[in-house]
Amino acid sequence: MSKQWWKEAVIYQIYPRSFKDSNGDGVGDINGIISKLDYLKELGIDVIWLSPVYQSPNDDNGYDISDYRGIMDEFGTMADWERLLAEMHKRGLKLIMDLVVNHSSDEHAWFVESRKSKDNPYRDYYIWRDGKEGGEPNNWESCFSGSAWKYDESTDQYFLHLFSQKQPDLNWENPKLREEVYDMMKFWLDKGIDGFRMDVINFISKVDGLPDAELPDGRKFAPGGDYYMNGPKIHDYLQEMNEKALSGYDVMTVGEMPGVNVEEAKLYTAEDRSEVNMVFQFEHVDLDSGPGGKWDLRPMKMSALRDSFTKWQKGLEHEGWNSLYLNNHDQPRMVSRFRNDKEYRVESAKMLATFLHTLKGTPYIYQGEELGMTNVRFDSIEDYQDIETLNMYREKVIENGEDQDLVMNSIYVKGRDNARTPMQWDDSEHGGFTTGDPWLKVNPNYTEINAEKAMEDPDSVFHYYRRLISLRKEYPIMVYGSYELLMPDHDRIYAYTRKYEGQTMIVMLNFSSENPVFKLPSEYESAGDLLIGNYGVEAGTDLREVELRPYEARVYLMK
Ligand code: TEU
Ligand code: CA
Repeated sequence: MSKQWWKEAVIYQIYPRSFKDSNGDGVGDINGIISKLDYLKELGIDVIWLSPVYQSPNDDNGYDISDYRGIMDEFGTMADWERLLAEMHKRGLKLIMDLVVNHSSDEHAWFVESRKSKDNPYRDYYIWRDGKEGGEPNNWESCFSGSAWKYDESTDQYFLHLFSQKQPDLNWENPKLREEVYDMMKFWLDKGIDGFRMDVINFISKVDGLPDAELPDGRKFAPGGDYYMNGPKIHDYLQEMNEKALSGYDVMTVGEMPGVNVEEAKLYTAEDRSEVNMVFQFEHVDLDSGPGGKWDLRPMKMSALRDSFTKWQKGLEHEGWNSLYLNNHDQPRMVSRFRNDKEYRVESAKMLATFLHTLKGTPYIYQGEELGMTNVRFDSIEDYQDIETLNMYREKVIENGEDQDLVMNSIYVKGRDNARTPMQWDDSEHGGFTTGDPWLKVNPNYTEINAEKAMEDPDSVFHYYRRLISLRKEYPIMVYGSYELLMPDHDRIYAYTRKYEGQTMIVMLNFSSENPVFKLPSEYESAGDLLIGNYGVEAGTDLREVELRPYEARVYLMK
């Protein structure tokens, strides 16, 4: 397995709208990010993944792009962005940009042209079809509720939108469209960026003929998913993208890929195939969803999480590469979702961090995770902003009369705004995010949970992350070591070894508020050096039997 800078890196995701507002308009911006680069440098991260900052009417907060080469006015100017890149590179930080090319905004010049007439030169940049039997061309559903098709009167045809009606899907079958995308990628690569995070990139190739989807029981995805996820030409497109845009630049790529399994992930990430360096897979963030999809809540057992991670760790052991995440701008806050955000919030946040940073793969930190930020509960649907949440609420409560309390509860557990409340910088009004009115309310717990407080407290989640990140730099075993599960049947302890060049590391994680006992297999010596842990531990502890405290995590390098 080759050594690469992007395997050794720790990546920090910024959702710019919610990170730091510099001019009091309530919206985070590029100058705000620049003002916090020293904070990120202190945390020790290497790379920033910046969610979209391009021109956008913000139907989906920047994931609907109207100009791929322009910066959103609310976020600043191209000069601001260039200064951001320069300030980052000056500090040794790399920048990866979001690439959103499954769809554009309906306000993009291509779509404005495309919808004008059937013979417009841009018509085939998008996916237009005649209706069928007086209705939509097929039964596919949008990931944001309702049909995936929208009728356009001027030409009496429908266009496909897998996301919102303002996010028409681009037609990758059209070589002209593909060339436009590659040119646009080179525009940013030539400015000196260090890579791309590719939005739903495994959706770009749709099955020929766009047939009606069968609706099997047990489905997790919107009907149609099997007809566009990992579609027939996806590998050709990614290889072409490498040949025509990425090759010749020392950059990293991560493909966001809902519905990808281990076997497909190997194809996407095998080094000799030149597609992407790593993928974001979704298996572990679907474990608490029922057949009805993400809003159909299910409890998640630690053993299911462990089975899933173990499958991916082993599956990509020799081929490909994992990315490691427990939350991002689309997912609930990890401490709330995966463990205890109440009396053991700090212990839980550190334990989960220990988990992610001691697995094989590249860890991603989502803004605020390093503070142990939590989910939020707003009383009124009026306080929510996310289009996925609002569309679902409208469909279920307003159109279908479903129980409002149940729907609100599913929003509290799964809604994307949980992750999008503004970053909590200090205990001043609005958590120091803005001097104006924030576009989305700040989580009221900002007086307790904020960066200023965390930086002053040597035992904070923030300083724990700092130590974890620096350990990863010191011990290549944390990056490259092989993974082996210990105590595979225990229902509270998740433990594993990592092995590399004659060294062994043992990771013990207690996923419960009880005091279970870790037992070391007899082939190991009973002594090791504690590299990190979230409780005080006496030196020289005998490791044959270790009683773990609530949500305790320990990492030992064995003698
Ligand atoms: O997300 C893709 C995706 O799969 C999401 O729709 C996900 O299933 C959902 O958010 C879970 O709640 C990407 C972006 O990360 C997301 O922010 C965008 O809204 C979406 O693509 C469309 O660009
Ligand atoms: Ca602003």
